[in-house]
Amino acid sequence: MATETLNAPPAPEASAIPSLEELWMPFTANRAYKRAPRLLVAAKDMYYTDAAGRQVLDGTAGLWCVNAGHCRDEITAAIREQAGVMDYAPPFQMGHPLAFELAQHLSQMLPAGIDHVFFGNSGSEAVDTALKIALAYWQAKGQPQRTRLIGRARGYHGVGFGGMSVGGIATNTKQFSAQTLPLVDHLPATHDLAKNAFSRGQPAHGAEFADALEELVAKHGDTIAAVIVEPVAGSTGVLVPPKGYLDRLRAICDKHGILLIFDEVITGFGRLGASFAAEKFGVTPDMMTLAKGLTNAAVPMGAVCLRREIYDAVINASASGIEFFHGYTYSGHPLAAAAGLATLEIYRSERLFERAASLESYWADAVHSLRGRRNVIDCRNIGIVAGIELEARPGAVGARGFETFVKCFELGVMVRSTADTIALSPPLIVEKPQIDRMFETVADALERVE
Ligand code: PXG
Repeated sequence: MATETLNAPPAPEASAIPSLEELWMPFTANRAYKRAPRLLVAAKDMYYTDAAGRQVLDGTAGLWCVNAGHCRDEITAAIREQAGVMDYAPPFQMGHPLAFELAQHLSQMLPAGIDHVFFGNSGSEAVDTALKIALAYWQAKGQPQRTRLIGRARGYHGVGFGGMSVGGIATNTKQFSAQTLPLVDHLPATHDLAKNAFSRGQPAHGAEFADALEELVAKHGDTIAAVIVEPVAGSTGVLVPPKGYLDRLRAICDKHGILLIFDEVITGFGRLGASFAAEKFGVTPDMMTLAKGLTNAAVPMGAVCLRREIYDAVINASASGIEFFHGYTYSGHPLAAAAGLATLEIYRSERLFERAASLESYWADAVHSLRGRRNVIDCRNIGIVAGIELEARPGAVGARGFETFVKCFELGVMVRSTADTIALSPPLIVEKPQIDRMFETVADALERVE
């Protein structure tokens, strides 16, 4: 830990802190934040530096995304070099080598059968792209009646209209006058605290939650285009799939010819101790959405990865000309592609996914050491992810979780709170003493928060 502290850049002068008024901050309690801001000014490896010059141990890899640790020299150098060679190239009817190269490198890491890649700039764009590919695929296959999209309660798939619609979080739609996509249904969430509290890894009960898909098929017949789920739900509190659940979902999709999409924006790139959740759980979807760890978050980038058969069907459906009327100005942006290539090389050469797997049991012990602490009603773990669920304060859902997050930050560790669940997901370079410190700090914070 000492070396990181020595390497930390100096904090800026107090006068360098700008006015906080003009910026409308995303998913933030703007008024409360601006009264008591938490400003980060630098980062290296496992640590942030805040505006007061304090070192803050990063227990969340930023926002589940900096899997190789912060400001990695190889990634910084790749971005810097590319910025000087070619800042931008249009992706429509033009190309540049790095985007192709990244797609090729990525496809070599993907589960067998998934080998084509479409780039965007975020998880939200990846999700909306995947949903549109599903619709275009069924048109191409001569089954245009397949238009219905199935998500899951407590799912988070970003904030585009598609992702918001298949997502299962009421607070994310109610402010927008229920303007969600019309042909959408949801499976039930898999979280079953009564049966599965304090499960180590995958819970034993709940594979049958997948059977709700059979009921939707009975209701809607052959009009379902695709099902999208997070293999492990992240944003809504680290919900680990029950044993057999994903296999059963896959089987039901196969039986009825429905496309299965895994949203691996969080679970991809080693987070679970495997390249992807698909590999970890031994279940291969038809499409995967990726973002976050794809570039170690150094430049925004998202991707949809899909089976060749889907690509071929859409491409060959038109005699000539543009085959898919979708794309972004910054699809496969040169700086993002450069960052992505450097990132994948770090994952490979440092064997970071294996490293995560080798830490999983130590991590699980640390997570479950919080059992019995004040207000803790569940501890969940998988790979290098933890969810510590606290009992909600009567009439103030989320308050205890948020205060615990703030307290941890004051104590020098960044965690994440989502309602009353504390989530941890550090960079995969984390050392065991840093894991100890994270959970000691959460324990300490729990003692101090009412
Ligand atoms: N899918 C999943 C599974 C995600 O976790 C997105 C899509 C959207 O990605 P973009 O890049 O558009 O934000 C996400 C994003 C949290 C939290 O508190 C998680 C995310 C975003 C914001 C907060 O856990 N994940």
